[in-house]
Amino acid sequence: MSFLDTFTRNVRKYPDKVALEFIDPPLQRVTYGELDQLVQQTAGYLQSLGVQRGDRVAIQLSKSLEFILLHLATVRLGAITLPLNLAYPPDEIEYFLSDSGARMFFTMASNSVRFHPVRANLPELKHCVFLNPAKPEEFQSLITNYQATGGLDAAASREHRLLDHRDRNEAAIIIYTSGTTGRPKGAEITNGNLSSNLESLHQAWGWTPDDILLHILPIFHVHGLFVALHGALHAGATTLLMREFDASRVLQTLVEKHCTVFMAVPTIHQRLLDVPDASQFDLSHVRLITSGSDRLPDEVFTGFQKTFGYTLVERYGMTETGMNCSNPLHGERRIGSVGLPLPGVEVRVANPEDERPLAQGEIGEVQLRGPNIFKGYWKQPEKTSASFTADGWFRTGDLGYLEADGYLTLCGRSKDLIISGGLNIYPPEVERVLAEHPSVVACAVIGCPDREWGERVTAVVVLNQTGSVSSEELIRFCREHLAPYKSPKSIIFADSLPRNAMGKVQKAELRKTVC
Ligand code: MCA
Repeated sequence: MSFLDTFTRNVRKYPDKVALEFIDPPLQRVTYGELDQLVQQTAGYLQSLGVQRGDRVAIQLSKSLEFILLHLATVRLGAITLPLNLAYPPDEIEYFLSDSGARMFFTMASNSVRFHPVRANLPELKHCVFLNPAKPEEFQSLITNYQATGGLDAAASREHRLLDHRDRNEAAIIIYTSGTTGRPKGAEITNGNLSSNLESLHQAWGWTPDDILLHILPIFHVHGLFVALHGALHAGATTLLMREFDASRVLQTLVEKHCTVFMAVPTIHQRLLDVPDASQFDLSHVRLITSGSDRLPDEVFTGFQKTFGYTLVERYGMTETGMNCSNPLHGERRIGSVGLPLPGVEVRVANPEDERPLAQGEIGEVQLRGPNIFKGYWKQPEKTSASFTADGWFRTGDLGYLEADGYLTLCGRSKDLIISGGLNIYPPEVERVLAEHPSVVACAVIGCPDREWGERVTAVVVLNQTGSVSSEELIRFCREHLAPYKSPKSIIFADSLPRNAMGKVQKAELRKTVC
């Protein structure tokens, strides 16, 4: 079954039950029945704009009902959602739209001036629609008053609901992830990937229709979109959505609204612990609190136990694979470990050089197999095949070891990657931008340990002899071309960079001296 099929089943079972409720302005609440109807209307609207099966529909909107409707309607039509971070500047947006050949782009009305110069470079983009989620009535009138070229009649609507069955192997979503070389790649995630992963999580985490999820994550990533939002819709549960993260309000809401499920990244858990009098909040009714997207520091794990009497469920996922492992709901939640493989997911640790599986306790590359593993990188067959071993295992680039009882512990990365506040940042992307500055002759970007963000993006920069540029200016330059979270938070000027005999910058060395 696909996640839309289970959603449809839930629409029939619980038509009057609240599916989604936005708990900050504009306040909005829709039942399963209403949501289904709105998705159908949105699908009709998209169809009237010419969206067809396989088309890429890019969405760069704030966390809103509009985003969710456009996404669900896109998937219902057999088209492909391309969710985009709100923080991406026009340079990055141009690349994502152009590389994916997006046919539709929905973005914030506030982006219209910034986006204008980029539009001319995107011949495949047929429609660009500017929306203002602060005024929900505008979208409502768009989807009710569109010039239907037929819209969705009942028979077509039935057929669209069946698409997922036939198209388990077709992409439903493309999410861009960066790499150590070249520009970001679009990971094609199929209907089958989504549904198998939802089933695994449903079993592992014991989702029920009685659950109330407090949703505080962005919805343009795997964590907020697939794991949290799809997870709740799949279960027939109620989702309370907070548009902006606020630590005190999270604790208050968990208590006042009797939430049972909460998912976050370590930076957010740390901020909850930092709320004054955090221990006054009684979270004993919250049955599932997970942590993912970055390594959970031991202090946060134990801090949560001390402050809230709750042992966090740490889990492990990736954009290309969805969720892979989780500590158990019932059973030992082991500190420092990402737990056991989820149902249907196979995990092995192998020597990255010769792919030889390693014995328990030996550190190697974590490799995965299962119905959750993505289809490939959009129009990048070489990069796709390079990311799999000859015998079909996905190479994660994460280093780890398996214990005798099957628990997996991660202990580093074989690739150059920084994780800040649960977001992946690939240093080569930042280095490429810095290198374009006329005063920069060499640079290296590293992650330095940071209590709040996990890692802090730090650039070590060598200037040319005539170059005189301040760190503020360089940071500003980066932010013109890159999302702010990717831009360095600190710049350190150096006379040279440590390099090996091949001329490659020795980042481990740099981390020791700089961080
Ligand atoms: C915001 N800022 C950041 C980050 N977020 N800097 C570094 N890293 C970040 N992650 C900066 C902004 O640029 C801004 O800087 C300042 O912090 C305040 O911005 P604001 O948006 O107000 O920040 P916030 O609301 O405090 O956000 C922090 C956050 C957010 C709530 C921790 O980053 C967040 O929601 N992170 C979760 C990301 C996530 O969902 N990851 C899942 C990816 P300035 O003021 O200088 O402009 S999926 C994944 O990883 C896999 C598949 C998995 O396993 O889940």
